[in-house]
Amino acid sequence: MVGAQEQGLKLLVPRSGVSIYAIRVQMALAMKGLAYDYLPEDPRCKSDLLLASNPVHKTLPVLIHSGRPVCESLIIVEYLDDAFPGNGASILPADPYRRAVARFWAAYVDNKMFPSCIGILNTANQQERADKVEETLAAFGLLEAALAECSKEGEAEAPFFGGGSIGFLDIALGCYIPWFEAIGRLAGVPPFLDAARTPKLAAWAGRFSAAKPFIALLTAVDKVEEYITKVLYPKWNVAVTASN
Ligand SMILES: N[C@@H](CCC(=O)N[C@@H](CS)C(=O)NCC(=O)O)C(=O)O
Repeated sequence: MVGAQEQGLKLLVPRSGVSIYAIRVQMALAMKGLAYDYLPEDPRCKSDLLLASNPVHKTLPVLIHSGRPVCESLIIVEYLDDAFPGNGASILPADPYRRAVARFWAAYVDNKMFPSCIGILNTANQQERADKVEETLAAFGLLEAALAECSKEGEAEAPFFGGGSIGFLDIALGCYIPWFEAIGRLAGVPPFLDAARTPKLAAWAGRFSAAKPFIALLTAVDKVEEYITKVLYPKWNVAVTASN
């Protein structure tokens, strides 16, 4: 492990400890064996350091490397891979086409799949909820097919999106695992990562969740559930009851 002082790395994160995007960056830092100063922030009362470091989006996480800020979690993961090429295995695939495919699906998970999934908890009635669940299941189905394609190594299918070991798309998606489970529970639907419907993704999630050092970084599902019901959607139960 390379010391935080030596590398001058600071990570600004939401203090809730459940941030998908912060955990994604922590996963990349762990893969690279990099120590860092962990700086929890209150997203409702943004510090001068956060506002100066990410004046455009004002969001967390922000990585500060030797005084220079890098924003947006996926960009931070790529930056760590570029800035510390000698530390651990590469996070992104070496092949340019595979890199492009991994980036494509990572953006899909952030911009399409997760918004659809969390959107289930923002529906006004049963029909809207059923439609959103269907849309989400279709989004998982597309990723199931992508997993088979991305992880192909020769004839055999590799265990991870990154091939034989965890890579960019694995950590881009892996940080969502407890959230998918929590949302499924709250919505009262069968798990999205279901062995019958998406067997490859379900098996992948099991492998990813058991892999060191990721086990320690994945948020407990109960904690995510509590955060969703107390902070994100405090009206969720009321809305469902009213529409039932
Ligand atoms: N696309 C961004 C999303 C970051 C994001 O939404 N961060 C949340 C915390 S998990 C945040 O800072 N929210 C406060 C705000 O939007 O003002 C990334 O990947 O870093």
